[in-house]
Amino acid sequence: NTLLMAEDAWLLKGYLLGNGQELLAALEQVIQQSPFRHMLTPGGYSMSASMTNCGSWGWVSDLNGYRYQMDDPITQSPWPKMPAIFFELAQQAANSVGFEHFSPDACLVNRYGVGAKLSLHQDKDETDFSQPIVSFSLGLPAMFEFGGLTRDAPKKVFLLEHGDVVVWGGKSRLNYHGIRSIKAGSHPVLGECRINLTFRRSQ
Ligand code: MD3
Ligand code: FE
Repeated sequence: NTLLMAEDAWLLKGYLLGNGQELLAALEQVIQQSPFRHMLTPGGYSMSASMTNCGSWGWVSDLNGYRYQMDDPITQSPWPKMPAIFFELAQQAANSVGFEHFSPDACLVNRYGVGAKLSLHQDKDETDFSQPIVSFSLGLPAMFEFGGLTRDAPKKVFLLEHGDVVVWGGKSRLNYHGIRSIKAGSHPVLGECRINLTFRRSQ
């Protein structure tokens, strides 16, 4: 069940449904080593979603800006290894829409409580924009806003639900996007939260 959201952007509805428990068990191991934390924006605001990372590189934000780094600033140790099940499913999802040999070196984990959001932005802290981005949605549903190459371009809204995967590449790689404030609710497994795993080739 593959839906085209825009040019070079695919929504794989329910792609993870057979692997939910295995993914969550692997995520528990990651969080034990590098816990969720609220990062600061360069402007000094606390982000409403909390975050952690796994893989060789992790995305961080603080008063000095946005960047990828190999050490967790809290533990001052390398980020946890990316679980094999994460890597394999992300690579397989990318491959299924035509991106061969996607080899993510970074997995950002975003945790949204009820009311958390992610304002409209572009992802441009990576070095090679020919590599796609793959995202896994788990837990509560979210309204994903997907725009164009300028902040004011028209936006489409998509519902991302537990088990969904999205692959963005090519012409959509630098499009503005964001997550609207998460509505109150409870997911049978994750409770009152949404978790998003975002896989990238950062270097
Ligand atoms: C669309 N995360 O971490 S999915 C992010 O659901 C981020 O947590 C959202 O935006 C979330 O940066 C959205 C990931 C995503 C990542 C990159 C994109 C969507 C994208 C690049 C272009 C278009
Ligand atoms: Fe993003």
